[in-house]
Amino acid sequence: MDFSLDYFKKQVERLEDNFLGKFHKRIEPIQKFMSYYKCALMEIETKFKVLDEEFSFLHERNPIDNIKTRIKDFESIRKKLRRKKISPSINSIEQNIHDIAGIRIICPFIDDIYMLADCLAAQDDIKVLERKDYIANPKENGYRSLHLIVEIPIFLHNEKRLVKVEVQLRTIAMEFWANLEHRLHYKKEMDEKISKELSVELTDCAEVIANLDIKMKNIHDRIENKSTQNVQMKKN
Ligand code: 0O2
Repeated sequence: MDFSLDYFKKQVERLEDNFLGKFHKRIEPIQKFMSYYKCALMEIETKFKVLDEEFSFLHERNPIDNIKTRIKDFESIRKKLRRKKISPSINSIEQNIHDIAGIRIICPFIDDIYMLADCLAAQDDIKVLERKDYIANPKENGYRSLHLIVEIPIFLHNEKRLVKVEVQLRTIAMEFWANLEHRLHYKKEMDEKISKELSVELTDCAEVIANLDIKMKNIHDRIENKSTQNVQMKKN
């Protein structure tokens, strides 16, 4: 028997190679699967940027203030699988989890949200699978946004794949509220009484913010009408 240091080193290297080989084999299909969602996000982000560009050319203002994209992390996917009692296979994840790819479109005004959602839905390569209007029907805590689940094609070297993307559209004010509410939601170590008080305050703030969105829109419309009148006056 060879019990030399060299012999043990070689055995360890063999085990490491074996482990890495198996790990690579298992992780590769997952990486490939996740990359489809990255591609779908690139496609849909471009669609929104094109709409923003065209609108700004036609109306001299941008209907999109900011765009954020994210791929759901493995931990959140795992939690969702457990919560929804979904089996952890690539197929069932693809069928049942619709928000692996998420894009958030932040707009100055509520009208921009509906205009952009309608423009996206009208595109012939987009299929809207689900639409939840939390602006018309806010959640009990005051959460407001328009959510769409859409299916978008991505074109790979040898195939076309349909990929689901969650689109969230909200105003700057709604985003401000949702970010703070999200922080409260994840502060697990907070005293329960304080947490409840803050939730109530936040629900009140959601109303204030909804009114602010309406007021800002009215002011904007008046500014726009006024400038149209000015143009007409100048022409006369
Ligand atoms: P993350 O990290 O943003 O992805 P489901 O998606 O099926 O689990 P549901 O309730 O049918 O659940 O989905 P819904 O209502 O369309 O909401 C999904 C996403 O909207 C959430 O994603 C949040 O991003 C956002 N959202 C919904 N409700 C609230 C809310 O009350 N407060 C805030 N701040 N955000 C909300 P995730 O998966 O929770 O997290």
